[in-house]
Amino acid sequence: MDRRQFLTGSSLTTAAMALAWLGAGNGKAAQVRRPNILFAIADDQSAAHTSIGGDPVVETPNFDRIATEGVRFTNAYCSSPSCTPSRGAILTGQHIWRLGQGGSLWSALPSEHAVYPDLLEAAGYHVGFARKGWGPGSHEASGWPRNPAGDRYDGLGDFLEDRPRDAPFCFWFGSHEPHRPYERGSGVDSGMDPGAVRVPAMLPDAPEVRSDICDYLLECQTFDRQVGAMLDMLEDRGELDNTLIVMTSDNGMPFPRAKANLYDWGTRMPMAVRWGEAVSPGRVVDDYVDLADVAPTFLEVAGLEPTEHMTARSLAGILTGEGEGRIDPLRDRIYLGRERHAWVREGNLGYPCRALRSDEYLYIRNFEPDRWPAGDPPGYGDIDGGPTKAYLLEHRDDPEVAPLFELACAKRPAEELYHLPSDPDQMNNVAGDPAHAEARDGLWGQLERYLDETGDPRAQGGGDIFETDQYFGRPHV
Ligand SMILES: [Ca+2]
Repeated sequence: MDRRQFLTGSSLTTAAMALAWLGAGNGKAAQVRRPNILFAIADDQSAAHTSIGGDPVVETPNFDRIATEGVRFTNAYCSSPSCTPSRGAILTGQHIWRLGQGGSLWSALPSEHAVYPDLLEAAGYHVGFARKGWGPGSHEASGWPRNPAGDRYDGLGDFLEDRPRDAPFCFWFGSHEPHRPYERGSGVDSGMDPGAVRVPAMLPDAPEVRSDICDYLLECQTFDRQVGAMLDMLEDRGELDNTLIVMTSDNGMPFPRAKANLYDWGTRMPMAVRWGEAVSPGRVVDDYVDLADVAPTFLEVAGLEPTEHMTARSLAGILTGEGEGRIDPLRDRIYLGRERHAWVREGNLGYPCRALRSDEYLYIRNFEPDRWPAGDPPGYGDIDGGPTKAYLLEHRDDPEVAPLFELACAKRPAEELYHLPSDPDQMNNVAGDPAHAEARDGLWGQLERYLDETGDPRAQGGGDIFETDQYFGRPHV
């Protein structure tokens, strides 16, 4: 079945399914009409950097509003800590290792994969996006007539002007913030107190770094304001309470050992969801959520079913239920992956790894430990340039900085294991510690089985398919 046949087939069943679902009368969700959907995604914001999440410097009143009027997820993770694969997973509802070259940065997304905007459009939704949709990469190279996130608009305003009468909408707002570069010193100039900044354990605690973090936090605030303007617009139009709003990010902060790494600073995302009266407000949910779960969620609230290829699971039951804390016992872990980030190694090679994260452990398998995780020296180009990277490299021989430089840039063993209750910042690899050997072997067994079950070429001896992914950006080596 080709893409067109698939979409046509799904559109035939869509109306009947939606009507059946809406008429079911079960629970709050069934009592509302098909909701609008607003998906607001930051570019490079880590989970820790919201006010309601406890950061002492950043001010995110709009994220906090969505969380207090809806649900906040404390264990939300991107599928991969890199723009293109993270966004591809969200749109397709699949792990990145199922997306061919869509698993790499600056690539193409094979067009046989259904994406939720197309499925919703076939069901009568008005779909579109503004700013950064799927990408970076070339959607044209694999035959997409438009960005997989939908038709492009300047913003929510002109998107809504273009909306057919009475059609529900699904809009993707992809902010460019807080992606680098930053205006140096802008955070402190705005009034932020660098002395109050929490410096993550993997970064050197230096004035340059504190100032750089302030610059990043200022851009997190910009994203928050952009979302606030859209909330106001929906409220003015009387659409706010019939809109399912998801606010999150695509990968973690652009700092060493964060973005482009499978540690929490690269993968753990802020996530809050508001949906009028369909969602009991003020709940905090600790279930493990993959951002790809939004695809089957959006389909379900629109009365559709996920495609047979989707590995993600709908959150609709959690959203419309009453539970808090840990709700679904099956949501006790998350599976993460990474292939190639930037073109920063000889031969345009990636740094393939997979991980299993639960409450107790983060287990990482590095498939090519002879490669440089942050890119070939001396550039270490998978770390975005800026004052913190410059400080780390310039001070790499200082006794206090040397271990941090090693953690960010040195080669890593094939197995990494972090015991999270004693090491929440994932600084001390205990994979070689006999006290954790049984856990390590058990976790690798679980991870390997899961990868095999979900068709990961890396677990099936076919990982070479990722080594020739196209790169539509500019090489950094
Ligand atoms: Ca990003």
